[in-house]
Amino acid sequence: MGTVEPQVAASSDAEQRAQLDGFQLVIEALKLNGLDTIYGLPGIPITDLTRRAQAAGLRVLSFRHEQNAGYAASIAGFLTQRPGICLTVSAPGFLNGLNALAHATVNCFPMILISGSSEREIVDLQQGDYEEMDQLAIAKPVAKAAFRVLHAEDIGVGVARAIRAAVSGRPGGVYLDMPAKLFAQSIDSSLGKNSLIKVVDPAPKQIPAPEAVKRALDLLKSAKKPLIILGKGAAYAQADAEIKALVEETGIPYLPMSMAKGLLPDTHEQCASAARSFVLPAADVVMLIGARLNWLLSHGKGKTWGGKGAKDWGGQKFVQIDISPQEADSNVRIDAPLVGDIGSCVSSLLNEMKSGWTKPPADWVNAINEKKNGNVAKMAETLAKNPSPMNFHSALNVVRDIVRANPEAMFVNEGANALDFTRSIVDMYRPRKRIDVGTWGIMGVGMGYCVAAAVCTKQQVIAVEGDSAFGFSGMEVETICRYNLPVCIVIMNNNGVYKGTDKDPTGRDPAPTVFVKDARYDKLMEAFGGVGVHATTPAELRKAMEEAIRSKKPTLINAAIDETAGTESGRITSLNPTAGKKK
Ligand code: ADP
Ligand code: TZD
Ligand code: MG
Repeated sequence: MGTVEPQVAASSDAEQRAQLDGFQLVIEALKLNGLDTIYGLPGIPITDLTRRAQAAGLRVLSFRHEQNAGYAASIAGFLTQRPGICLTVSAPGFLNGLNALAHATVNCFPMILISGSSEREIVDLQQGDYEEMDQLAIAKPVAKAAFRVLHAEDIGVGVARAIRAAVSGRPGGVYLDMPAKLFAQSIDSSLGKNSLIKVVDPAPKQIPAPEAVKRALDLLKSAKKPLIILGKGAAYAQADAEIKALVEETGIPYLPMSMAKGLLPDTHEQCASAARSFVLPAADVVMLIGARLNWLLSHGKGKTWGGKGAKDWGGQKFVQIDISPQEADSNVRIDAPLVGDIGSCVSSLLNEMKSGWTKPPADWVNAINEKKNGNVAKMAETLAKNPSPMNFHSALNVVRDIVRANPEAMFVNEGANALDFTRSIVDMYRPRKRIDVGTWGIMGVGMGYCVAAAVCTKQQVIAVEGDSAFGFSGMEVETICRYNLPVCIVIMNNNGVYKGTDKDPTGRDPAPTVFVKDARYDKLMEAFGGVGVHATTPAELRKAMEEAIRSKKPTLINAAIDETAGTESGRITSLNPTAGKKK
């Protein structure tokens, strides 16, 4: 008997060696496709997936709440053009991650939410499994695509389909459902290896039709007051050199949308940001490059665009470059849709321009410059003031200098006033440096974005956060400290949402928009070994930011801002029904 036992052990060892389980197949499928980072939160049934992925050399970043892991994955997708991977547990973990999946889809960021789930048999009969939920059905409406894998031999196909769905065409969020039983399934290792797919050309080029290119260029040539609008699709496309060449060779003034800032430096002579409210209504032909005519552009109509009433169209004609053929005409008529990937479309335009191009009329360019110079001078005056207490402007004047001196730093921004003032005051100098609340104007992306920005780019990260905005993801300062990431968070602390001055008219409770007065968010960072600084003057803020960047230590600066300084809803007061009624 003694001689038999070792043999049995040896043969079962060999058997195990010849098998691959579901955990391993998922890891191999991700690795094979260069997906080497997972943003997630462990628990049943994916704890071992996180452990084994780490052991296999993947970077596994473990968060304190799935929503933040999800936002990290979504922005990793934006920054890298590869789907960001978020990994969650069943039902509640999945739902926590779902917000980010919806955010990815809405913002056109490629992301894959992989979630463990409970047993199909029990879920479908609603027999009350541990964390029971029909996750696939719930994910579908907010995802670009959703898949479930039931058998280990289908993991390769499942991951490949998820990658293609996330990055091809208009990017978006993809859900991949993996029931607990899948991970424990084992299959023959050669069969398993053979079932994996390395996705070839996941985001194929989409070349625009020559006649569409000609139509677009003819329309642009007819313009007396042309304008280019760059959106975050243009930033995502990584066609930076082509876009720069197009802007400079056409000589057309341009406006960057928030996350397109820095595609060309905001200080570029053709940048019309400081004359936005002049150029939008005055322009006659507008070329949109990776920007939708949604609420952020007042739907392409109304007073912003020179329309007489709120719903009237202005006189503009539009060229729209977009990868989605359905985007044109979504709000107003698009006279020259140019469907394709931005790199290919812009190159085609540049090619076609070789047959001759005349720069825009000098009176248009001069009129813009005049407006710009006036507004820039006015802003410089405001920024130079040094009121006590510090206000948004005097604090952001410091941030603006620090970003100018560190143009490679990633810049995260959320809040209301803390967002709107920052966007207009802090210039960006390089592509894809500014990441913010995006299409939904969502609060809570901050710390997840900081982690992903640091991990994906290895650069210093600077975050300017409203005190309310920060609260949505604040616990992730522990994550930032745990991974020792070079993140400098500046909290614009005005004691509340928009302002800190509201009162409960009955005198019973604090008003819904206010927080504990003079809170010390810096202490939160100190709790986890990071550097906390309380700054009450621009000089203190400057010193703390410079030191954070020099030391690369996780730093949180609590910038005490005048609690009366903000305005209701920041710059979107008009969308507030009460404020609208008062008008
Ligand atoms: P912004 O908010 O900056 O105005 P949007 O998110 O509204 O930008 O618009 C981005 C647009 O870019 C989307 O319509 C999307 O289809 C498009 N897009 C994304 N990636 C590409 C690409 N590689 N080529 C062409 N269009 C793209
Ligand atoms: N919840 C979510 C997820 N997103 C939102 N946008 C809101 C709530 C509503 N909201 C805004 O639109 S801005 C904001 C909220 C709660 C916070 C503004 O306060 P802040 O910024 O402290 O972040 P300022 O500088 O005080 O304006
Ligand atoms: Mg605030």
